[in-house]
Amino acid sequence: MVNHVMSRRSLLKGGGAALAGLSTVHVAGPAYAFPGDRDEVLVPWVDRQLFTPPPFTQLDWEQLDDWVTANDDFFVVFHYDIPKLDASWRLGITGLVARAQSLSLADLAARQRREQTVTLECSGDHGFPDFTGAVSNARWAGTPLAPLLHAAGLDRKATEVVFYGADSGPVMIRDNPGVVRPPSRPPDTGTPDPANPGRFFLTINEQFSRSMSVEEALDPDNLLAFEMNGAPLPPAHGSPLRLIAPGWYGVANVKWLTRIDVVDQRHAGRFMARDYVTIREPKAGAQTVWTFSNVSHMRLKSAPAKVTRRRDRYTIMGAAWGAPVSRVEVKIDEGPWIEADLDRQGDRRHGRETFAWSFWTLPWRRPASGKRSITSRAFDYEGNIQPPPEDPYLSSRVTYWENNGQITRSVLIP
Ligand SMILES: Nc1nc2c(c(=O)[nH]1)N[C@H]1C(S)=C(S)[C@@H](COP(=O)(O)O)O[C@H]1N2
Ligand SMILES: [Mo]
Repeated sequence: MVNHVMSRRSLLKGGGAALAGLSTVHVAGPAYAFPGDRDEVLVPWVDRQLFTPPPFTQLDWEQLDDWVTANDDFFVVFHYDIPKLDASWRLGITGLVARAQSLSLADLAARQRREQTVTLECSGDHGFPDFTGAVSNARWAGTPLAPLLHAAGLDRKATEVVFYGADSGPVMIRDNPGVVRPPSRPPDTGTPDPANPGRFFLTINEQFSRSMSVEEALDPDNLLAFEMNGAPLPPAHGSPLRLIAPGWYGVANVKWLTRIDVVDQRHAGRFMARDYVTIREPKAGAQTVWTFSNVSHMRLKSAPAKVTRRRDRYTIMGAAWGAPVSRVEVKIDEGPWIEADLDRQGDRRHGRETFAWSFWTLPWRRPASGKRSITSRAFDYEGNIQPPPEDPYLSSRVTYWENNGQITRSVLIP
């Protein structure tokens, strides 16, 4: 789908750049709030962010004021379409369970309610040119997944839980003889592959699906969410029900959820086995062994959001996420790393665990004029540091996904 986004990107969001100058900074809670400060002006990035046309949206970093992203500003990614689900919608829990379930929204709303602020990021964020705003933060409300699975009664043989969305679309499968072409289909089914005479592409209508191990699915943080920032889930974000899997990349947070299927085999649907697969070519040693892994947990990351100015006093502001963030440092041009003020917010259900981004700010006194670059890096509590783009593990990737490299942006100081 991100390919789809790329090909359809042609518009700048409302020519917003020109209007951005009067942004009021209301960064992260009272400590940094300057409500209605008309002296606060935006110093626009020189490297412009491009925006996808509706219905796809990205976060507009230069407009980032609120720790919780409003529903209309929250980035939108989908791969097939936005299904319209009516009152007949139900959630099925099927497969290796003692008591298969068919639940209405009222059934789910009558169960234990939980709210949690969780940041979602598409694993393609900063992986594709101009796809740099696929991260947002919202307060989700719903019912925990684990008690529902326990109520259904997981079979001893169950190993995997598959989450199906209501959305589907044509997916072309290459004809690997004996793999794709089933005995039930005539041998010339599908579209001939011009490059390989005698072989065919088979087009199927695949439903969006993602899976987790039973153990991962039973994580007490997983939420079946029907509300986003106090409103019913908007259609673009999965109405009436989506999975919120805190700490997982966006793709795992299945929208328009219709069925949870408990199985005893690894699920190899498009978004587990073909798409959202990170392929690496490790460079170490004489022999190259390619590695394949499906996109799963978020990675430690930060990004400069914007630079503002009040008279001659500049402030750099940004966000950090992907793990509980202990510290953020900022580098100007090739200067030393300077520690930023970190505003840790979010639910702390397990000690330091928080699944929401943290905002950070750095005062920037009397910057020299000219084009200046700003780079940030995040630290977590386990000693990890957001890597530079040239980090061997990052640069060994041959696919777009999971780019958590340090981000550098530039402003022009008059
Ligand atoms: N059913 C369904 N769920 C989905 C998707 C999809 O295409 N269909 N896209 C996934 C991806 S790749 C991302 S990044 C997130 C985006 O969630 P959002 O649009 O609410 O920001 O939804 C995920 N859930
Ligand atoms: Mo995504």
